[in-house]
Amino acid sequence: MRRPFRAALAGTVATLVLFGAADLIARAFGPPAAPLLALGQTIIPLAPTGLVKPVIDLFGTNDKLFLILTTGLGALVLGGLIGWLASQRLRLATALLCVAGLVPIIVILIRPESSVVDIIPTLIGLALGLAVFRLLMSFGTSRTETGTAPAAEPSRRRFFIITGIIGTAGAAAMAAGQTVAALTLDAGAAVAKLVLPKPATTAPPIPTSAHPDVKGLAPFLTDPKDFYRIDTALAPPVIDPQEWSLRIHGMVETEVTLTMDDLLGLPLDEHHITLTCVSNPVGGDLVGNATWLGYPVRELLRRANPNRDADMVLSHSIDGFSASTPIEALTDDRDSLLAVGMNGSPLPPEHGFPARLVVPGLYGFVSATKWVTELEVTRFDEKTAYWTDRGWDAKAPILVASRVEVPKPLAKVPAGDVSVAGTAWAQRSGIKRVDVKLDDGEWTSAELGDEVTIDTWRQWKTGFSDVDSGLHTVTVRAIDQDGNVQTPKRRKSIPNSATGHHHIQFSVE
Ligand SMILES: Nc1nc2c(c(=O)[nH]1)N[C@H]1C(S)=C(S)[C@@H](COP(=O)(O)O)O[C@H]1N2
Ligand SMILES: [Mo]
Repeated sequence: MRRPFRAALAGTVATLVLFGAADLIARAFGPPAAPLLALGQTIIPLAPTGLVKPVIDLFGTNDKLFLILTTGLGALVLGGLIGWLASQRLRLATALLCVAGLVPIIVILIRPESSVVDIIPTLIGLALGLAVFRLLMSFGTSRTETGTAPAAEPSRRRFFIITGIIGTAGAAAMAAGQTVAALTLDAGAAVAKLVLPKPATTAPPIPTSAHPDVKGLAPFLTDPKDFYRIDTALAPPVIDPQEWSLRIHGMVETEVTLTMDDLLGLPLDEHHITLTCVSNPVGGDLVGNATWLGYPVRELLRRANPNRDADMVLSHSIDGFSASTPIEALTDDRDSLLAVGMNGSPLPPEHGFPARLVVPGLYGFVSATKWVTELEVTRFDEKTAYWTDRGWDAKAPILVASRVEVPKPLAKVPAGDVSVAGTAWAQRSGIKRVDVKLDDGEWTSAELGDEVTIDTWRQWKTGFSDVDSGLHTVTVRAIDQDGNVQTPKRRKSIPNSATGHHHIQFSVE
């Protein structure tokens, strides 16, 4: 076929069939077998942080959808280009299409969460895609090429009709396939099977005095559905608790393997712990407070008996993420947990179902591994974690921080008394004081809600009376129990968290 446009269309439709058919068949195999998910998933760690960060900032939690769409569109464009080439060099183009089809197969093979059988859907998809390509390219090869125009018309019609039908079928297969299913996964369904035992030690009830009664202030405990989500997974890995296990290995005397039944049979403790992301911008919402149910990591490590020279535990997730945690944070008396529950229910898939780590006082990227399957006892001078390899610090304790939640930025408030409230945290130390100032005034101490534990955030409120009408700024800073004052110095989050005082503007009418 010497018609570049139709050839390009043939290439695009063949690609759509490849991905659509593979994606549909992957429903029977699970997310690791879906080529589009596997490709998207592989691109994430390859993409430079400088590129990923703005996309995340721009698209928020829709970043995963954006990535999948871009990957899919990229594949279709590539298919079209190869098709276009086929109008000149059919054999070369067919070979290129085969090579391009091998890429997702190789990617699936090397992904940590997949097994060899997971390439079957893509192999079938590739075969179908190639067959479609040959079929569409064969249209009009004989007569149109000889240049008898009238004869070309019915063949042209037939080409577009058949291409339309096949393209629609490919798109329908994609819509019904594993990628869409994984991206729209119903959190409840995967989790419902797991029945958590009653805690051996329950967390203390939250006193009402922990939460100043100010409208617009975040609740003391974050609802799991409002809890921030940060990870490198396109779709949360689907893990059958019955197939899950945790292996403790590396510099240990005895390797330990724990199944879900083992874990649920142990006495589990409940603790309120505030989790924070190192990427949280000043005043941001990548922080949440939950009641976690789990088994002390300290006890698990004791069973394995780590070597004295070990200074780090590299926790690995099923999807290839890893976090480097100083071993003392997992063996000292803090409440580091191998958690299975969050606010009274099993972990939602996006928060690590069926098991994750929660370590008080350390940012999530060096401690809070979700979908955790391995604890590798090692040394900082021997191993590095996922984000360490991408320019972030290997160790990252949470810094004292605070934010204003009331009034909302640029809110218009009535004249008279203005109430101000927010949240502050300084895990491992506890919040001693929160200072607030209006415009360029003096710092005044806010009234603190009661401390639940040093590892949970502390909410605060204050007020200013007789505020003049017009635009005002309110600024907050926190001081921890060791006397560390939150620094006003602005810096970006890489390599170990943004700093600076949060301030917002509001106007009095
Ligand atoms: N498997 C896995 N675990 C992970 C991550 C990840 O990318 N993959 N991200 C970490 C980061 S950076 C943070 S801040 C916390 C966030 O936990 P959440 O999504 O439950 O709030 O999870 C940590 N655990
Ligand atoms: Mo994070």
